[in-house]
Amino acid sequence: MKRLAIKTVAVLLATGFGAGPAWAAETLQDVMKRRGLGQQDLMAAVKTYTPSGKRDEFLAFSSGGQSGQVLVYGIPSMRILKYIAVFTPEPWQGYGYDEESKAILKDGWIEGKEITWGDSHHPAISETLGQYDGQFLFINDKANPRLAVIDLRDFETKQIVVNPIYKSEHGGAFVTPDTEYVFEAAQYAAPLERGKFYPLEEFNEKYRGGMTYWKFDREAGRLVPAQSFSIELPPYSQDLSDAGKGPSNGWSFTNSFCSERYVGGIEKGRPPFEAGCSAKDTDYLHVINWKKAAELVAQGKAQKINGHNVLTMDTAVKEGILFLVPEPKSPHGVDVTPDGKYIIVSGKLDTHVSVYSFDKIQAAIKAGKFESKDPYGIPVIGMRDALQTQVQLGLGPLHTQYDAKQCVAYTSLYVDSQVAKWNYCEGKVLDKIPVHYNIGHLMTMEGDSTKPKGRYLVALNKLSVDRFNPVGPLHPQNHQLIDIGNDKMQLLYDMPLPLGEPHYAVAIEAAKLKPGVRYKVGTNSRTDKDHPGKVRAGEERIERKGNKVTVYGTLIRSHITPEIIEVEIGDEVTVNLTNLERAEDETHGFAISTYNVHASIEPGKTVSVKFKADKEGVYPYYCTEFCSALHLEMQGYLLVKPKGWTPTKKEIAKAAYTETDYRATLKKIVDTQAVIDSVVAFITSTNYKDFPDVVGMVEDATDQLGKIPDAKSRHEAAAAKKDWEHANLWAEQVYQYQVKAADIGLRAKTYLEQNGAKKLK
Ligand code: K7E
Ligand code: CUA
Repeated sequence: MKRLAIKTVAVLLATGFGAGPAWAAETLQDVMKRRGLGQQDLMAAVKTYTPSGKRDEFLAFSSGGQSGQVLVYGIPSMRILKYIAVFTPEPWQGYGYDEESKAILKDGWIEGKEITWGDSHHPAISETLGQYDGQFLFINDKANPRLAVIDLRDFETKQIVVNPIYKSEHGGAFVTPDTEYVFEAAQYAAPLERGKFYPLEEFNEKYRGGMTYWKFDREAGRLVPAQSFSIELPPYSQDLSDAGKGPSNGWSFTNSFCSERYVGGIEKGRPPFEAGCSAKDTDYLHVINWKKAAELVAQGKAQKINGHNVLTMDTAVKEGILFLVPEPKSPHGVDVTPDGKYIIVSGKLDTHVSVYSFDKIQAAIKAGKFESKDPYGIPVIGMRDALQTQVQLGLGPLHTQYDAKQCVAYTSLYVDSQVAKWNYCEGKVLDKIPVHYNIGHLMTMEGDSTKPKGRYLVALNKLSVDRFNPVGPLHPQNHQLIDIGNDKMQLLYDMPLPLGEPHYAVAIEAAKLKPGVRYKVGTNSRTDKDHPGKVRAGEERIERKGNKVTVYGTLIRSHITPEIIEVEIGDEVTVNLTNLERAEDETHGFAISTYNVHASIEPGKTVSVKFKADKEGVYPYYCTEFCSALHLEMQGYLLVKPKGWTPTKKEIAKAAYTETDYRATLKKIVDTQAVIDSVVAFITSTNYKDFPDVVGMVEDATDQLGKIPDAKSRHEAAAAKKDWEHANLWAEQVYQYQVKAADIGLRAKTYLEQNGAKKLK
């Protein structure tokens, strides 16, 4: 060791490293000068820098836009922690390459059409009493109207549902304050009946928008299509929504942006959509009593369209659950204040934000005071009767989020490329900060719940232009972290996001999340149930029924059982694999050459891959995660043999090990046992039983050691017969079990040392 260290220093000196005087003793001032940093930069660095091993205070879940995924990153460090596969196959997680996740993706096919991507827009965290509870995450797909459920116990997608009546869906996912429903709005109007064509000339009569409320079963962790319903709406291009809370709980609010019902067609000499869709000064805020709507559905007042419960506009109007309020001008975001009293709407083409009063809206409804009806008979409340105030903020206001401080809100200004901080109670602007560039959504910590946490704001910018090193014409997105703890906002950090356009993000206090580190052995992680293909150690087998071959295998450092799978051409092969590890972060991957299958098998999980062995030949399979020192040896062969093949050669070539080899291996075993004994002595001298993670590791290590007697009796039996080949190999296997046990033991020891284990007396 010492010799090596001296050698390394010598090499460094010889290559010029450390030769300059600045290397050893650079001061903070030196570094600032060298990198051109000022005091503000230093402050920003100190506010975001997260030393090795330290964790973030908040976790952000960001839409992955066209990638159809969800990104997870920490705040304030802005370190990316995970991409969660949702609407798109994702090889690392085996998503779309193993049978369990294929089943999830298949539920997202539309009328038999396979869909392999999504345009994910708005994530939402499940809420209890209007506050984030950290249990589930929902996200929508705008392009193919779908909604997905992610369980935050394992950060895996559990369900995808297809909206039964829409052709697109932008304004989702939003949750009601107790996550009774997850709701989404149609965007581009289309006929509601599946597979039905109506010409654009019948737009006003046959094309429809709508709001869908998906019933969520928290216990099961799944959306329940049979208990979900929609409300038919005019073809007004419904956009974003928000749920009422506190006094406005039971209601939801939805924007629209082409209430002109304009249909473009430059080809036919008509002015384009953009001209016709922004011609009027106002669009409509849709005000819906979803609680009453749910009761009406329960009373059987819904109609079935494509097998789905739909309350028609006529019913909604007659029952008094649907109202419109004019809102200026092609609005985008609608955001209910934390106290549930106000609804803040931003008109993209207006310089104001409009603050609507829920009380005033209710008073108008009670008094039957409507200024008109829309062409479909929906009562329209006068804008003046509903407005609390309007505040001039700047150009292109889009979305609003809230602060922990009373009445303080932040609104993104797309055209101005700014964030405006303002007070919605007093109607005045407090501060503005430039962002880079063209901000879309913005996010404060838990900023759309009833208890926003303040602290930080992230600007989700649409363009990054010159902020990063150029990487070709397609630029990364730019998430900018802003400190909002003080009166003046301070820009802290630019984070490039190279994975689709993230539209919205939500951030939750990290302490609220309690994800597991392993599954109960044999779990199908997509259903949360026992996997029929699971086996325990020693139960591994290969079964054949006709041309169907089913493998029941296991994975544990560092071998795959079985190691050889022999099939005949044309066989249908299913490989079930259970990861028997209990240690944290001991994932194994499984890949077979050429057959396009891959699985990620985390501790305890059972996964299956399926394929038709339609290519004769020899196909190595192996573990794709570097899981142990002998990871590369975690391998096997799939042999696809021609029909009726018989072997000519019976023996596998030998290595010709001698008695000397065998004795050397035995010596190695004795030495390793000494290491194991010392680790065991350390662990058992502490209160390790108070640490569930360590208890799991100790069980894992004991498992490995428990395999030794069998291998030992085999090497002794072979030695007795002077079969040095097998004696040495089985002795080597004893050594491998020891190495794995020692590895786990050392990890447990480190864990105990780092987590303040106490010495037992
Ligand atoms: Cu990009 Cu909410 Cu889909 Cu706004 S959305 S900017
Ligand atoms: Cu298991 Cu590499």
